[in-house]
Amino acid sequence: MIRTDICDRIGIEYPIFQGGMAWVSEHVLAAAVSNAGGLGLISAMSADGEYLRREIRLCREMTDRPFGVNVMLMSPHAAEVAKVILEERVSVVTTGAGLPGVYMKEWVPAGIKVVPVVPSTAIARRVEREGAAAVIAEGCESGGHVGELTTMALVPQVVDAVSVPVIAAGGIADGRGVAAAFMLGAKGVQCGTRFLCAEECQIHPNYKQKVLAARDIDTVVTGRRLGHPVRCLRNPLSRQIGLMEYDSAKSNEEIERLGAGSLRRAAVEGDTETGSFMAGQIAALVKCVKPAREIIVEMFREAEKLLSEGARWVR
Ligand code: TUI
Repeated sequence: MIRTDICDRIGIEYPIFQGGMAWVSEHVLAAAVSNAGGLGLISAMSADGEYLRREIRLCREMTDRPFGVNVMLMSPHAAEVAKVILEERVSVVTTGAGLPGVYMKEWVPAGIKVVPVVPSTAIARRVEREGAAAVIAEGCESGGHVGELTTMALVPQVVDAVSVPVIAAGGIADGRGVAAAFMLGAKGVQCGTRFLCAEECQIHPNYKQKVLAARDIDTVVTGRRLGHPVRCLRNPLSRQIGLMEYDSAKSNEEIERLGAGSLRRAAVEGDTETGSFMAGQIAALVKCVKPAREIIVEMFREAEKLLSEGARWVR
């Protein structure tokens, strides 16, 4: 069985984190992943602190295993959410879409294990200095907010840059991806897109259907002009935003208006026309809906087989 430092540091069985996805990663999915031996994450998304407090408490009713909270640092409620995390004694926090330093000043002394997503070696070093327990090196194959570097390029460079464990994310949805991540020096993986099609994932069936139907070239990055590039599945909304981004007659405010509420319209309403269906480039590898436990067990069984075969691949 594959076990790494991360398992002992966080108290999990398999070195896998479920990505914190806005409007997707709520307590039912997080508890299912934690009960399966991974680390489930509740997304604080752009909601207020009381939403998060309720989600944490509901999750505790469904699992006695460790789970974490993901803080989206662009949220207008980030400071309030950071306080709720302290009050509720959350054991692990992942962060995304920004620099978590100001909040780490309180989280780290309180014994909270902080694991920021980093898009570069400079930011990896910075959060290590600030007390990160580990870092998530997320390549731009991932869904949602993306950096510039790919997983293949970013992970080994972050591994060389810091001494805390590195978790690889972006483009990992099966045992081959897990094995590759370990070969790059990662001590664990984070998967988002694969868990969109976990049985316990509460998103609208249209969202799961779109992931299952996706081909390799069906994701696109929009929002570069606005300064927050986001990868999602192609649909009428992504096409419209894409066209507007190249139209200098359109203002950024007009584009932002189209995007407002689009994650909710995808995940809750299943609106295939005006929703934003965030997903990674690996969506095409997701071929069925199954329980989180099966996803994790099969992924690690395959990775272990590949890693133990080792050099015999090369003839
Ligand atoms: O955060 C994510 N993925 C996300 S957040 C999100 S919600 C959203 N909705 C609309 C527009 C924008 C966001 C959807 N998906 N992944 C983790 C991640 N963090 N990827 C890249 C980064 C990142 C980027 C820059 C982390 C730190 C960072 O620091 C530099 C800086 O300038 O802030």
